[in-house]
Amino acid sequence: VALQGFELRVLHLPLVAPFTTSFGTETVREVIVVRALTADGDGWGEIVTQADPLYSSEYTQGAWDVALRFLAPALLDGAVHERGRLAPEDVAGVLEPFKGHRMAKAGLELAVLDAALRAEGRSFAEYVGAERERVPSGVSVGIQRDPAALVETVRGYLDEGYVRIKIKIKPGRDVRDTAAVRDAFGSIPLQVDANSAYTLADAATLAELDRFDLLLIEQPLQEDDLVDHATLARQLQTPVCLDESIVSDKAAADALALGAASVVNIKAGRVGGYLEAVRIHDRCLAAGVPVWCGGMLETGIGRAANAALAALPGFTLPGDVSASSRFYTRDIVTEPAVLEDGHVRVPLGHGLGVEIDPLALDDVTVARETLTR
Ligand code: OSB
Ligand code: MG
Repeated sequence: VALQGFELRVLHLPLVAPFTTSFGTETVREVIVVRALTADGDGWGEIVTQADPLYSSEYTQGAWDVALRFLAPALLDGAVHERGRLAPEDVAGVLEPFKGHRMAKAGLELAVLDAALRAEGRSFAEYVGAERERVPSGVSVGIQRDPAALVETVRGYLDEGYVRIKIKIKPGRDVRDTAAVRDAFGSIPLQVDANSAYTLADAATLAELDRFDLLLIEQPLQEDDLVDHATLARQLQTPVCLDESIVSDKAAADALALGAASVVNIKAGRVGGYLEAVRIHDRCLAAGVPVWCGGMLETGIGRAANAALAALPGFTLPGDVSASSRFYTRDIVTEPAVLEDGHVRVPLGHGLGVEIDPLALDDVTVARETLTR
């Protein structure tokens, strides 16, 4: 595309209910949306950082700063383009000298991809290799007031049709919560997510979860605990799945080589973009390791991209690819993702296949900056 500029916005989207994990409670989703301005039209992306660096080291103001100070200027720098044009496949290479900040990079890359694919009249789904028109929809359920409240919340999602339940756990809110859901609903597809809340010293508690026949336990230990995850995996029957630790295709290769993960959660933001996400998918598919698509409470932009990614053949487990209504009353796209028979449709229009609702977007915008060549 003939890139002319980027517009970045910080959004505040109110959540339908507070979302509590082992690292904190969110009531408003603060997120950055990116608009790539090109001579052939605009493209949209999303930087999935949260307000505080609690899930990863990235956070809104850090991503805002690095994107405006270093990343966007590098992409806009005429010197890196061939006659002023930038291919989406070259974005990661241009940004590679800047360490880390993968969520910021992913959001910029997605905006360029969307613009390029729209200009070509091609869908993102086809571009990444989606092989299905709809994907099974799982839901990530936050920690509730007590196990009884958790059961009622889960019941609501099962009634809506979600095909897989993931519950958040933390020390003191693990075995009893999991038992309550298992006892209430029998053999539903169920998994737990610890968001790094444990250490190897908790192995005995985590082994108590073995009796619940869970699909997997997600990220029990710290991001950089690959060796400890491998040690823990040998002590558990429940398959260990990594989320936070898989920051790149290289990290995925290392985790598989060490036996630190028998399942991988793929989040494009965390790994630096959808192209890197596809590489991790390809690697895991070749290694016979199942993957599923994680979520970061995305708006309709990231949700559309996630649905397409989750339609690749290696995504054999239901993802956190839920309907927009699971988090929001009003999305920023005109056709938010809906749950149909436990599935979410893969958008097949040009680019990401969703259109921005400009009024809805303006209503939730709290900061805005434009950078042009
Ligand atoms: O660990 O998967 C996680 C949300 C924010 C940060 C980390 C995680 C999550 C979720 C929600 O579990 C997934 C979703 O978007 O539905
Ligand atoms: Mg997780």
